[in-house]
Amino acid sequence: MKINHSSHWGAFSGSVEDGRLVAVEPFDKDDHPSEILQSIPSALYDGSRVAEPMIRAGWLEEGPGGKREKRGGEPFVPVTWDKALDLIANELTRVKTDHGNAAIFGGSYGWSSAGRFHHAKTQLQRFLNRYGGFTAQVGSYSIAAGLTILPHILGDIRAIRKVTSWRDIAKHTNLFVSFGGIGHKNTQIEPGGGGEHSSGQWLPKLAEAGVEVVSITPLRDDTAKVLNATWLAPRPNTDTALMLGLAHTLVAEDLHDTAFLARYCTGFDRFLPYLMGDSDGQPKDAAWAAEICEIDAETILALARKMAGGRTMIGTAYSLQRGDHGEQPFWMTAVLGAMLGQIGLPGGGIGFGYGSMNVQGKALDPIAAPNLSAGGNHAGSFIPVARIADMLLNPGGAYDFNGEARTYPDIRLVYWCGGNPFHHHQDINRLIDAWRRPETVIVHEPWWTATARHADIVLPATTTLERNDIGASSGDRFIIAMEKAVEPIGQARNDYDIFSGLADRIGVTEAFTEGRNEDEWLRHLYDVARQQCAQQKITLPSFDEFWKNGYVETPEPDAPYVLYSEFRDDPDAEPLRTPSGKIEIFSEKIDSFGYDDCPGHPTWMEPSEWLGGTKAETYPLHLISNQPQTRLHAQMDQGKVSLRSKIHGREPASLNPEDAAARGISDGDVVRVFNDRGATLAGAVVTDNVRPGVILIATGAWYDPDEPGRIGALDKHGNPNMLTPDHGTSKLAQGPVSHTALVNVEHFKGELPDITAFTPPPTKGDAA
Ligand SMILES: Nc1nc2c(c(=O)[nH]1)N[C@H]1C(S)=C(S)[C@@H](COP(=O)(O)OP(=O)(O)OC[C@H]3O[C@@H](n4cnc5c(=O)[nH]c(N)nc54)[C@H](O)[C@@H]3O)O[C@H]1N2
Ligand SMILES: Nc1nc2c(c(=O)[nH]1)N[C@H]1C(S)=C(S)[C@@H](COP(=O)(O)OP(=O)(O)OC[C@H]3O[C@@H](n4cnc5c(=O)[nH]c(N)nc54)[C@H](O)[C@@H]3O)O[C@H]1N2
Ligand SMILES: [Mo]
Repeated sequence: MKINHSSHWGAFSGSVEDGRLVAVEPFDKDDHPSEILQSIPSALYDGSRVAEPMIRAGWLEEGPGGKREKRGGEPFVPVTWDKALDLIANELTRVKTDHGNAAIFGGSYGWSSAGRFHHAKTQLQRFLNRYGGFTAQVGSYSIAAGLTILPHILGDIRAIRKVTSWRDIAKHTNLFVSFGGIGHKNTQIEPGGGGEHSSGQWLPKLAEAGVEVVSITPLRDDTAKVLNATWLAPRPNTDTALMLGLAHTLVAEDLHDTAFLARYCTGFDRFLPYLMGDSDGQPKDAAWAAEICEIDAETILALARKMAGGRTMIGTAYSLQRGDHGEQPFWMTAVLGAMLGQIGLPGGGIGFGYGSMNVQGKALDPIAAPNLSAGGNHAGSFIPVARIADMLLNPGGAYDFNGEARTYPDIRLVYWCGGNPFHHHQDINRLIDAWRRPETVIVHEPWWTATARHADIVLPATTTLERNDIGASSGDRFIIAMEKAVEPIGQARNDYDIFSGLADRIGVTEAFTEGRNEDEWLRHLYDVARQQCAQQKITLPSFDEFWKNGYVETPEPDAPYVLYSEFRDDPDAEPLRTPSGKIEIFSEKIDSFGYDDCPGHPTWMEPSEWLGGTKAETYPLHLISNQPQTRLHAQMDQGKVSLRSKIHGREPASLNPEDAAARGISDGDVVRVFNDRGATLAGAVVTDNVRPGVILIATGAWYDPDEPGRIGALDKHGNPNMLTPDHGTSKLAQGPVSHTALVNVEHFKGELPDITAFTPPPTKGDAA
C-alpha cells in the first residue's frame, strides 16, 4: 500500500507492508527533494520511542516539586493513561487555583511536525487557552532580533516574510552580496512542508543568468557551488563593521544615492557623523573595518565600488541576527541598501533570509492554507522567546524589552509539546539549573529527547505517520494529504486525544473539541481554507477529491514581485509604517528607549565574545553552531541520514587545518570542545572550507551527559549548546545569541564513553 504524506523537509509517499512503513519516496512533483526523508522509517521505529506514559520516580513519590533537583537523573515509573491524565488534571487545577494561569508556562516553542491539525504546540496552546491561558513566548529562536528591529526601521517584517523573488533576481540583478550564504542546506526546510524545493530550481538559473555572487561567511560551503561565488571569510559577528566600511566608502567616493536618502529615508544626517568619525573621532573607513573583520581594505573598497556600479541585491541570512547585538547587522543591511538607492527596484535592494528557508524567494501569493487557531490567551503573560532560563531563575525579576520595563512571572508548571528546549536553548548547564525551579514539568513527545528526560510526566505522542492530517504552508503551492500509514507505536496517542482526555477531566470538552473528531476537524479546516481561497479567486477541489488525489496544486504566480516597489513608486500614498513613513536610518523611537546596547542608529559594538576580544586569549576559536544538513534541528538525529554523518557516533566538528595542526588534531579524531560553560565530545573534520579561528558544530545532536542530571556533566555527543551563552541580543529584542561563542578544542585521549542519547532512561516497576 502507498500513502501520501508530508514533512517540514518535503512531501513524500510511503510504502506500507504488513502494517509497517518500509520505504519513503519523494513526492514526484519535487525535483530537488531532501535527503532527510530517508531518515523517516528508521526514526519511526527507533528504540528511542516513548512506549508508555511515564512519571519521574521522585515526583510520583512526593508529588509536585518532589526531588526536583534530580530531574534528568532519576528513573521513570510507567503508569496507565488514566492515572497520568488524572494526575495532570489535578496538577493543572492546583496551579490554576493557587497561583493563577500565568503560573503555567505553555509557550512551548518548537517546530512540532508538519500537519496543520495535529500541530502539537498549537494543540497545547488551544487547550490551555480554553482553560484560561498561560505564559507565552513571543518571537522566535530563528529571527527574534530581526522581528523586533525591522518594524522600527522598515515599518513591518516584509523584508523577512516576502522578499523579492528569485525570478526577478535572475532577470535583473548584476551582483548578489550575501551575508551568511545562499545554499541548499537550509532550503530543504519549509514550516508546514512543501511540495517543491524551489531554490534547487532557481540557484542554477541565477548562475545561468550571470548573476555574480559574493558570499560573506566563515564557511565556504554556505553558498551553493553552482553559483561559483567569491568567498570572503570575515571573523564571525563582525558584519556590522564590514557593512560600515562599505558605507563609509560609498560616502567617501560619493557613490551613495543622496536623492534616495532624501526622499525615502530619515535620519541619514544623524548617522553620517558616526560613519565619518566626526562624532567619535573614528572614521568607519575600510581600513578600520579591515582590522575588525580581517577582510583587507582593498577588497572592501573594491566591493563597495562594485555594489554601486550595477544592480545589487544585499541578502542577509537570519543567522547574522542570532548573535550578540544581532539587531545591528539587520539594521545596517537596510542602511547600506538605502545608501545604494535600489530598494524597491527589480533585482535591487535588500532581503533577509535568502537561503535560510525554502520559502524565501518563491514568487508567492500566499494562499490561505488550512490552519488550526490556538484562540485567545487571557492570561496576558509572555516572555521574549529566548528568556526562558532567565524567567525560571528570576521570578519577579525585572528586565527590558523593546521599550517596556517588564517583570518575569513566577512559573510553577511547565508544559511542553512539539519543542525541545534541551536542544534549542543556549547554555544547557544553565538551563538544567533553571529547569529545577518549577514544581512540575509535563512533556508530550514521540521520542526520549533530552527535554522528555528532564520532565516529570512524559506522555508518548504519535508521529504524523500514525494519524491523518493536512500538510500545508502559506508559502507553498501545494496542500498535501497526510494519510495515516501505521497504527500508533506502543501506547502513543495523538496530542489532540490526550488534550481531549484532559478537557473531559477539567470540564472544557466542548470548548476544546467543538464536538469534532479528527476526520471532522480535517474537513472543517480544509473547508475554511477552501472558502478563503475562493475569495482569492483560487478554486480548491472538494475535501474528498483532495484526499483521493493526495494533493492540491495551485498555479505558480508569474507576475514580478519586488519588495517595497509600491513605496518606491509613491512614497506619499504608500508610506512605510514607521513613525516617519520612511526608512529609519536614525530611529527616534529606539533612541528614546535609552538602551546602551541598541542606540538610535546602527552602531558597531564589540560582541560579548569574538575573535578580536580579550576572551579570545583564553578561548581562541569562534564556534558556529549552524543548522544541520542532515536533519531538522534535533529531529531525526536518530535517523539514518544523521547517524551516517557522525564520527565515532558523535557530531562532526569542522576546523581549519591550521587550527587542527596547532593542537595535534587529525581528521577523524574525537575532540573535546570546551569553555567556561561546558564541554562536549565531537568528531574532528579537518577542512579548509572553514575559516581559520572558527569551529563548526551544527545544532541538533541530542544532549547526552556522562552523568545525567548533573550540572557540568560532559556531553558525549556533540551538542553545541553546551558552549553557547544565554543572554539577549540587546534590551531591544532580547533574542538568542547562539552564533556568539568562543571555545577551545583538544584531542580527547580518554576512553570513549558510549553514546546513550537514543537509549531510553532507566525505569522501575510496571504500569499501575
Ligand atoms: N546553538 C544553536 N541553537 C539553536 C539554533 C542555532 O542556530 N544554534 N537555532 C535555533 C532555531 S532557529 C530554532 S527554530 C530552534 C529549533 O528548536 P525546536 O523547534 O525546539 O527543535 P526540534 O528538534 O524541531 O523540536 C521539535 C520537537 O517536537 C517533537 N514533535 C514532533 N512531532 C510531534 C508531535 O506530533 N507531538 C509532539 N508532542 N511532539 C512532536 C519532535 O520530536 C521534537 O523533539 O533551535 C534553536 N537553537
Ligand atoms: N537542513 C536544515 N535546514 C534548516 C533548518 C534545519 O534544522 N536543518 N532549520 C531551519 C530554521 S528553523 C531556520 S530559522 C533557518 C535558519 O537559517 P540561517 O540562520 O540562515 O541558518 P544557519 O545555518 O544558522 O546559518 C547560515 C550560515 O550563516 C553563517 N554565519 C554564522 N554566523 C555568521 C556571522 O556572524 N557572519 C556571517 N557573515 N555569517 C555567519 C554560518 O556560516 C552559517 O552556516 O534554517 C532552516 N533550515
Ligand atoms: Mo528557526
